[in-house]
Formats: sequence, C-alpha cells, structure tokens
Amino acid sequence: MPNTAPIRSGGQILVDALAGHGVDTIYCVPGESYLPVLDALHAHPSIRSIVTRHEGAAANMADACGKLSGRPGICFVTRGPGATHAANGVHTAREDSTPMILFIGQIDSAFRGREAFQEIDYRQMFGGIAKWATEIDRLERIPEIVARAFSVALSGRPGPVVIGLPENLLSGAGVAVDVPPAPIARAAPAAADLTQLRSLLAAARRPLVIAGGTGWNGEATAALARFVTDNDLPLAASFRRQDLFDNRDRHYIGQLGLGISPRLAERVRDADLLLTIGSRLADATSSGYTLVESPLPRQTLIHIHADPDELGRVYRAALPINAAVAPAANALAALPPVANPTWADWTRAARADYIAHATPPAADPALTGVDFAQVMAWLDETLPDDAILANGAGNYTVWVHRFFRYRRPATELAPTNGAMGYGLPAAIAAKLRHPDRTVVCIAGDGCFHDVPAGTGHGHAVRCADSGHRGEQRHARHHPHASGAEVSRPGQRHPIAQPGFRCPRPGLRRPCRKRRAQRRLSGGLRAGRCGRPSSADRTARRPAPDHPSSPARLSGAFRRRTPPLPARQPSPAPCPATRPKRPSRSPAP
Ligand SMILES: Cc1ncc(C[n+]2csc(CCOP(=O)(O)OP(=O)(O)O)c2C)c(N)n1
Ligand SMILES: [Mg+2]
Repeated sequence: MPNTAPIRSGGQILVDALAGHGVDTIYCVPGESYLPVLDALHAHPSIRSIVTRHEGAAANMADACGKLSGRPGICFVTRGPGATHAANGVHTAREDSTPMILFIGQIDSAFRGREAFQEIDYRQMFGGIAKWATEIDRLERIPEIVARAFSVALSGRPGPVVIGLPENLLSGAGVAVDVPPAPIARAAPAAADLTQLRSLLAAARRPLVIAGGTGWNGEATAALARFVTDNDLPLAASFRRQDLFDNRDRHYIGQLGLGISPRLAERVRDADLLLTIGSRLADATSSGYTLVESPLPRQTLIHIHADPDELGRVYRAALPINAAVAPAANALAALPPVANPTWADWTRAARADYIAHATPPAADPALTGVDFAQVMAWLDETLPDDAILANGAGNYTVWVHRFFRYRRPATELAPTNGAMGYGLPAAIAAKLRHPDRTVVCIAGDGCFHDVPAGTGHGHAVRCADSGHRGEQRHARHHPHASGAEVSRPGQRHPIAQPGFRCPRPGLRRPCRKRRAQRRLSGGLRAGRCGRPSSADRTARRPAPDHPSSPARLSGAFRRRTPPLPARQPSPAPCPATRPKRPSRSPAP
C-alpha cells in the first residue's frame, strides 16, 4: 500500500505536534538554530508567538502560563547563550512544580562533541534542574518525544522538560506519524489510608492543615474548603501558595514562608497533627526545617503528595499518602466530618492571630515614607476577586504575603525559588492570557530591572517600586514586615524605613493618600478595560511586518551573510578614557 503520509520538515512536524497537544501560545527569543520552527509557527495561525527581548523573560512567561493554565507553558530559545539565559525559568518551574517545556535549537548533530559554535550538552546542563532533559535525534520520533514530554511535565509532581532540537533535524524532511495527547494518570488515596487519616484526625487536639504544591483547580480548592469547613480546621498556606484558600475565610490562618507571623510559627510547632496536602514542606515553608523537623517531625505528620519519591525523602511521615491534590481533596471532602471536634478554640485563636498580623498597624504621623502595608491593604480592598498578582523576590514581597488576602486559585504568580525578575514577565503573560482581568505586578527596583521583559505587545500592567536598592537584609524574617521585635521600635513600621523612596509622590502618606489611590486606580481601571496604563504607553502591538514577528526574524536570519570586507588595518589602541559622546542632534 502506498504511504500517503505527507512529507514535512522537522519544524513542521514539531509545530503540528504542539498544536495537536492544544498549545495556543509559545514564548520565545528567535534564533538561527531553529528557523524551520519559526517558519512553521508563522504558517500555524492557531499558535500565537510571543517574542520577548530576553530568554529569562520568555521562560518566566512560560512558567506563569503553566501555573495559570495547568498545561505545560512552551518556550523556545536558541542554543548556548539562549539556553543559559532561559535556565532561570527552568529552575523556577522545577521548584514550583510547574508543567513547562523548553525547546532549545541545537547545533547540527554532525558537529556534536567538538565544542562547536554555541554547543552545550543539554542533558548534562539541565540534568539536575529539569524533570527530564533530552535531545531528539530522529525526525520520525519528534511526535513520540513531544507526547512523552507532555506526559512527563504533567504527571506525578509536574515540572519542566528540556528538549534539544538539532538544526539538521528541524531542516530535514520526512514522514512522521502524529501522536495524540496521552491521558495523565493521577494517584488517588487508598480507602485504608483514608480510614487511618480519619482516625488520626479524630484523635488530635491541635490539628493544622497545610496546603501547597501544584495541580489545583477550582473544583479541588472547593473540595478542600468543604473538608476544612466541615471539620472546623485551621488551614495555613505553604510558601507562595496563598491563593489555594480564600484568605478571608475564618479557617485561613496565614502563610508559612518569608515573613511568617511568629505566632503562626509557634502554632505549627505546637500542633499535634499536621495534615499536609500537596506541599513538600520545603525549606521556606518549614522555616529552614525548624517548624517541621527533618527527618523526624515532632508532630504527627500526614503527608499527601503526588510524587511517591517525595514521601519519606525529607520527613518520616506517620501516614504518607501518594495522591495528586485533586483526588485527595475530593476524598477528604467525602469523609464523614469529625463530630464535635475538640479544636474549635484552637482554630478561632489561630484565626485571631492571623487577623492581628494581617491588619496594617496604625500610621504614626511622625513617620514619613511609603507605607506598603497601607498600599497592600488598599489593593486588597480595591482589586476584584479574580485579580492576578505577580511578584519576584526581595524584601518587598513580605508586605504582599502578609497584608494582601488572596481569594481564588491561580491568582498568585510568585516563584517559590525566590527568582528575582519573575514578576513582570509573569504579569505580562497573565495579562496576555486574561486580557479582561486586572493584573498587578509588584516588583522591587532590583526585580524590576532584573529581566528585561518587553514583548512588543500592548499590555496593561501597573508596577509599584519599593525603591529599596536590592538590599537583602534578613529576608527570611524581615523585622519591618514580620512584626518581630526589633531593637529600634521606631523602625517597626515600614513607613519609617529610610530606604523607601517614592516613585510617585502620590504614594506617600498620609496627606497624599487620596491622590495615590486615584493614580493607582487609574492604572487598574486602564488594566481592566484592556488598555495600557500610563506606565506602559510605549508598549504597542507591533505592525504585522514589525521586525519582532517571528517570520520577519526568520527571514532576516536567512539573509546571506555578506562577504567579509578586505582586511582592515588594526584599530588604534583604546584611549585611557572614553571620548565624550557627541551630543545628540535633534531628530530630522
Ligand atoms: C535571579 C536572582 N538574583 C539574585 C537574587 C538574590 N536576591 C534576592 S532578593 C535580592 C534583592 C531584590 O531587590 P528588590 O527587588 O529591589 O527588592 P528589595 O529586597 O529591595 O525589596 C537579591 C539580589 C535572587 N534571589 N535571584
Ligand atoms: Mg529594592
């Protein structure tokens, strides 16, 4: 029988495989190592290509997309320096357990091992960071490897996959059979485990639920809320997972992470039962393995996690349960609630501690500067429930974690690996994905400048700057934000911090508070109706033939390299000091 399968280039086979897996957006910095992919993308109008100016931003955007959609965010970068720039986003996806696939244009396989131009062994480079790092060496196996990459990124504990794409593989042509997406297996708790869990809970006096990890959706968070409410349990969010539970609910008792409330830390240590669902109880969540001690926790630990290898790795749990968060939350919600639990007062007290900690202290009129507690409180009152907040790393994040109350899943885009520069690209990715929703990026001055995140696409993201100049003092227990005792009481309120500069006089308090609100609300209003706020009016959607469109770039790279000019005499040695630049002449 004649083979009727079409002949396609490697780039086309790859892009068809992505489309077959439901990919609608890719984030990239173009490069000559994967031109056939760019051409295939150009011919595939169902996939939108977002071109960034730095691979770090593209990878962060893919991570944010993975967090928001629960599907792997897709990133394309070029070999060598493109890949090293993108590594930051892969690390974030690893620690955050985000599904993501990074494709890297690779050198021609005929040159492999010679340290050819921009050659890196990606299996080795990403071996310790990615969940799986590989390279495709046969065109007909592209669909198989792509399908496997989706399965690996999504199954068990989700994470990033890295795939090298040799240039000759992409430009070659041949026949490949498409592979449809595979269903993803999800581990669920066994009946015997649930019986034991219920007995341990019924016997507890000071139980505490810790929610974290990934794989959550609206249904799973609703099931978790039912279980917690029915059993009147206190729930703490793990580091940067505050959006898993409505922070306004009377069972929410705060976040375990940087700037943790000292009362909450004490309460976790004092709990007799920790029911942990989804969280690894990692370094930041466990305050450096002090709230829950490794390897032998003092509390009775019920540890529910999607990765069987995670259970028993750091903590010896009394009851390890291998289950993904969604089936686990549903199973918990279906359990008969503990009748007349003995911990009602414990739950009320924990909530009261949270309210006290999350309420901005009264302003001291003697102090000047920006009161970030008030800024967060204002955002908390003003933003709609589905607003998305994105941040990176720095002391400024502690105000967000402490004073903003998240309400819905997938509204907190925040890197648990503390990657500076994450917030702005994540916010742009969120706005591109949800143009009708308000997206707020909160970035320190350091974070804001860390990864150039421009995309050339119109977006409306408003940034506030702590002006803190990249100081890293006591990030874990920053006294001004954590409320811990400090030697100089005058510094206790953030308003007193001499480091704070106000990028806009309107953010100063107290007398200019109203003007600040008008300015911020102007930005937010602009964001809501999808038009750029004043902060980003320079960003505009490019014309179809704008040089940043992948097709144009592909064409530009394809242009023949001009012949080398005749050898020039060597340049004069550099002067000791640079000559002054001539002043710019006015534009013609
Ligand atoms: C990519 C990266 N580089 C460096 C660091 C170390 N680091 C953590 S916070 C920080 C300063 C952040 O400055 P800024 O965004 O202004 O926040 P601030 O602490 O001043 O509020 C640095 C350098 C990091 N976490 N990530
Ligand atoms: Mg700063």
